[in-house]
Amino acid sequence: MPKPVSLKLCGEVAVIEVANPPVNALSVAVREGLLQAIEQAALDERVSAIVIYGAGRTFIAGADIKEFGQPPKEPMLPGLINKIEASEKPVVVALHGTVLGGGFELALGCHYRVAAPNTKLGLPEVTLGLLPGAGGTQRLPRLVSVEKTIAMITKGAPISADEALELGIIDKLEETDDMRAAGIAYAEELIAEGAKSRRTSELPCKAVEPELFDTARAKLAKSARGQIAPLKCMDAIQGAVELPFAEGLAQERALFRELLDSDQRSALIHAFFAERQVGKLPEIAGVNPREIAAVGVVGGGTMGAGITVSSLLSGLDVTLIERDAEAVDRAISTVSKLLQGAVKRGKLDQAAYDMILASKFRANHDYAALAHVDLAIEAVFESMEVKRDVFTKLDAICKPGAILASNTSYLDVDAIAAVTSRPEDVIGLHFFSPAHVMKLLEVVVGEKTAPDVTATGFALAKRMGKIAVRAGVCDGFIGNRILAHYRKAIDGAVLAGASPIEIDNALVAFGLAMGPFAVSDLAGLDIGWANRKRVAPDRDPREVYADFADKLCEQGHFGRKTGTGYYIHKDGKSEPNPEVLQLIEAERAEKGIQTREIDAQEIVDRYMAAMVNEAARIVEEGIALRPLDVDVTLLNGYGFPRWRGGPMQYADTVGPDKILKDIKKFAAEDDFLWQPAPLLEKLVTEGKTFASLNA
Ligand code: 3H9
Repeated sequence: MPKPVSLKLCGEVAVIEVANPPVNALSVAVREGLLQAIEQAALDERVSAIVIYGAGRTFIAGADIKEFGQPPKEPMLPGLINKIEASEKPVVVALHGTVLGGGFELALGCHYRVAAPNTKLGLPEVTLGLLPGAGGTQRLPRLVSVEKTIAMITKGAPISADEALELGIIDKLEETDDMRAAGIAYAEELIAEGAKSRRTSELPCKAVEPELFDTARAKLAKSARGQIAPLKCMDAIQGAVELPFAEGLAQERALFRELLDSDQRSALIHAFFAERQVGKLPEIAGVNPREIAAVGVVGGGTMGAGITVSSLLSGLDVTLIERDAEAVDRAISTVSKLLQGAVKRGKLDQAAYDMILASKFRANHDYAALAHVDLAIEAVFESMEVKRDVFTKLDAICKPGAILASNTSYLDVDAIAAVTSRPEDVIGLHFFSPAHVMKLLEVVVGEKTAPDVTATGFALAKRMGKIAVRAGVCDGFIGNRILAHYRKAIDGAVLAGASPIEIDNALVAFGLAMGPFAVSDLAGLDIGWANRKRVAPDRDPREVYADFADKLCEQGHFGRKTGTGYYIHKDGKSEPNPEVLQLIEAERAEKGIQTREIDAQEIVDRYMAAMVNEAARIVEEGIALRPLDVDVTLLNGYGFPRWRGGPMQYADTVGPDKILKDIKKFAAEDDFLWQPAPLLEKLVTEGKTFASLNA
């Protein structure tokens, strides 16, 4: 294997190249190579200045994340960067691509910085449950204000090269594809000027208002609820302001190590790799997706409009079909409003908006307008009869080779495909509401779906900036099947004594973006009701069925859309709806249930045990290929806290045996609902984790 770091002499300039594809991560071999190169350049009398640059598509995108969790190996990054900074010969760093984490910290340790205009620079460690652990929290506030440092480090979002120039992080921009040459030219300029080393660590920190840190911590306690890394970032930055550089650096290192050992770090890095692994499927390896330029969307309701906007924003041409002229007008207006929202958020400029409405988007009530589309996505009412009718029409109209997709959230994709003459072209593309915002796309692969149709689903998701997860056909696929199951578990907890608000509060404290009852109110209670009615004929007589949710709907409470549901929504505020408790109490009385105190921990335990148990079944049945596919689904479509890594990662963290123990405990109350999944029992018997099934 070629060495990842090389040193060449170019006149008086020592040129150090880092070549460790794909992102030049700072693996131990790179750190060793850099140390040797810097030492060699220091000793070489012919060298007057040093340039460091990255080969390939980017400078260094950070530490090698794969090394985290393994025993650390020398040379460590903070020491290496100190060594670079200590160089008596000026060190220039030439930046392009993504300059992130340890890569950015290394750049801060160099003396002069030149960047290509499209460079992105940032410290995303917090998104991995870490803090910048190689001097980033100490050097950055010596170049920019402490406020800006806090924003960059606690949010983790990168900044543009223009902004970095304005802030004084970089010295100049160079419009070129050859950053090596730009670095050498800058070094030669500096040699000619007689420029010396310029050490960021020797600069004073910018002055701050004393209350700045407390205010920032209070904000983070809300915006980053449950997460430990953002607050540790604050401690490290405060250290930069209050301590001499060396002490601040030592404190940063200690805090970094603490985070490195945390469950949140493991969970967030699991999420990072799972999201990159989820699209790697043997069935589509090497398979070319079909070409998609024109999309048809059937149905202009919330989902159809969201799918339309998502498609338009990714450059596709869209024809939307609605029932009649009036519905067509309504759909055009909904789509236009969503696009205006994109303009307001800066995702679309006015010219592009005008162009889309003039030439990329049209709506019609005649299916014949879909004759040319490469992909038709059905987003109509969730009824098998209605869907089969739509697919019969699509099959008759759409050209050969066009993909026919259903946005169904529960229904049998094979049964839908069966009404067409081309089941191999049929697939489920389950978008999540609002479809132009939510990241998840469940790609539901039917029995006869062709591999290139599956590959197209994944390619479409990528084009839309979404994350696709492969799901097999079953009622509710991965996400909604798990949801239906944990809903039964929490409805059971309500009958046993907890109130919906207690459940929501306990799960929000656990880290969910919203509690499940608040989510139901938002989605519309009629949706779950219709679904429960659909599956009612097949309900097992042994199931303990809680019917307070149905009663609530029968009384016309559909959640936010009617102003009342589990909560009363008024004037932008939501209060618990007292009628719900009356319904629940009536049901408890009717069923002769003696209520008891159910604390927040038990609510979380029930919720997680139900989720993990059903997920284990889903993996065992092959509906989800691996546990990581379940995690990616729950993280991106169901508001599961990313810093817990997903339900399977959570199960591994607390131990699959603890989940099994809980299931057996709850089974004493309802042994039909709480039957352990065979896969979970097997893992416990063999002492294995869910992660062991991800390979
Ligand atoms: C850090 O630096 C800590 C320091 O403060 C202190 C240390 C003491 N390591 O995302 P992509 C892989 S923490 C190892 O698909 P893109 C990735 O898994 C780090 N591998 O491409 C994938 O592999 P595969 C701070 C990495 O173009 C391949 O590269 N830095 C790393 O869409 C391509 O990745 C970060 O948090 C890594 N650091 O996006 C940056 N990064 O092909 C994390 C990527 O086998 N990285 N890989 O699936 C990113 O944000 C994106 O990868 C990046 C490229 C924007 C760079």
